[in-house]
Amino acid sequence: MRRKVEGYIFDLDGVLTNTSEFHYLAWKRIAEELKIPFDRKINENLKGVSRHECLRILLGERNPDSSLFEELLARKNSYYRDYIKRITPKSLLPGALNILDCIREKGGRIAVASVSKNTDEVMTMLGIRGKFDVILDGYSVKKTKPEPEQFLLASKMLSIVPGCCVVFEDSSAGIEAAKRAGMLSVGIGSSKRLDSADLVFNGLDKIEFNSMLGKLERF
Ligand code: B16
Ligand code: MG
Repeated sequence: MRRKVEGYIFDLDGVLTNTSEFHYLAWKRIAEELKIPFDRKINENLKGVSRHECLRILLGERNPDSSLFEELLARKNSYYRDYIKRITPKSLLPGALNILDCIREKGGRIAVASVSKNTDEVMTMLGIRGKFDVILDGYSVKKTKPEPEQFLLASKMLSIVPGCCVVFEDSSAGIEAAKRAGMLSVGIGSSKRLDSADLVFNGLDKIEFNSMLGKLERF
């Protein structure tokens, strides 16, 4: 029997808006200050991963005492928060508003599930809070992506079973979390990096909604 997709779960950074670039710039400053090698390739491993885990990845074998660790987390966040001051509704990525409208027309329910603890502020500055039935941020669960906990909470709050939910994600950690939650997944970005997703598009604006839905419902 064909499934009916009714729940649509969006990642925030890198899917609805390009804040992933601001995370990159903030980590780059930290890496430079610590004289640790860092580039866009290494940055791929930080996508969809909590701030704490990002710093662990960045530090590798280095093991600073907990007060320095906490200070570095706070410093990275203050750099990031400086960058996000420039967000406006124009910072939504192309195709974002259109897909949200298409989903509403179909009667679908919509959630944001982001690991970021700055989700609230970013959503407000983008002016899109009202378009979502559920907003989950980095404070909403203990175990973050690639654990499925946040997506399962989104499914529960949307009152739609996991098998009828689809996740839109730009990170491999997020695609893995969607799979472990028993959900369909749409990768946003490079098909090489997100090859385990059910479908991959190089941006929300590349999606033809009805055709995508038809494919998803046949899986
Ligand atoms: P913050 P997402 C994630 O957001 C980012 O992809 C990841 O790079 C970042 O480290 C994480 O949020 C935590 O963000 O420092 O603002 O709490 O992609 O899940 O929307
Ligand atoms: Mg992301």
